[in-house]
Amino acid sequence: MTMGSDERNKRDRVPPNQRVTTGFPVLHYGDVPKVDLENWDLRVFGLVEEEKRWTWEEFLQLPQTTVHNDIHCVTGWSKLDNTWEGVLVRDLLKDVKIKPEARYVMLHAEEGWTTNLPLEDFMRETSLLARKHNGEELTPDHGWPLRAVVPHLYFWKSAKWVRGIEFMKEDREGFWERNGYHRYGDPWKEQRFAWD
Ligand SMILES: Nc1nc2c(c(=O)[nH]1)N[C@H]1C(S)=C(S)[C@@H](COP(=O)(O)O)O[C@H]1N2
Ligand SMILES: [Mo]
Repeated sequence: MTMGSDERNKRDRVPPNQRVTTGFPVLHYGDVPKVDLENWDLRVFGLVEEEKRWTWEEFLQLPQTTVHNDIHCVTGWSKLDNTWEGVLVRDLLKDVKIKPEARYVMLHAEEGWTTNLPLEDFMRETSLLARKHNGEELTPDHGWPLRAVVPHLYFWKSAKWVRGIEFMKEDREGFWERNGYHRYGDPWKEQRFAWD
């Protein structure tokens, strides 16, 4: 039997040593946080001319976009053909004046969880803050009400329950990065652990 072009195309979308799953595994450290939308906000701070904060109502007023992508978890699963709805990072930060010395971003989630990435990667046109996955609101275990989605890096960079975006001059390690994961995490180069 020959492989159809669709199958071949899908195979080329899976990074080395990843297996495709049709499920949606749940992975995180600690418990699913209880979030109250009344007190929820998203803050931008660090190396910006002016700090900014959106309430949930304000966040919903931002332009909402639907994107399609594949995601790759460092534990070895990839999930193809996801649809996400939310706000593109570029749209969110359109009016935020980031200081020129900012080179890195720290994403802050509920309960102090963090992950770091280069500013350039966060600002890619494919990065977003998502409210919905495959047409449904995120479930609490997948990051409700809002999670980052940075599909070109391993999925641990996609902070669930995101609440803050910090701009930094120097790179600092986030939670998993301090615990042995790679600083950058390119799935195509298999940058899984700090020593890879
Ligand atoms: N706040 C928070 N976000 C997180 C994590 C976490 O522990 N806390 N784990 C990361 C890891 S290791 C992965 S693989 C993905 C898993 O997302 P999922 O549970 O929706 O599949 O979330 C990432 N985002
Ligand atoms: Mo992960």
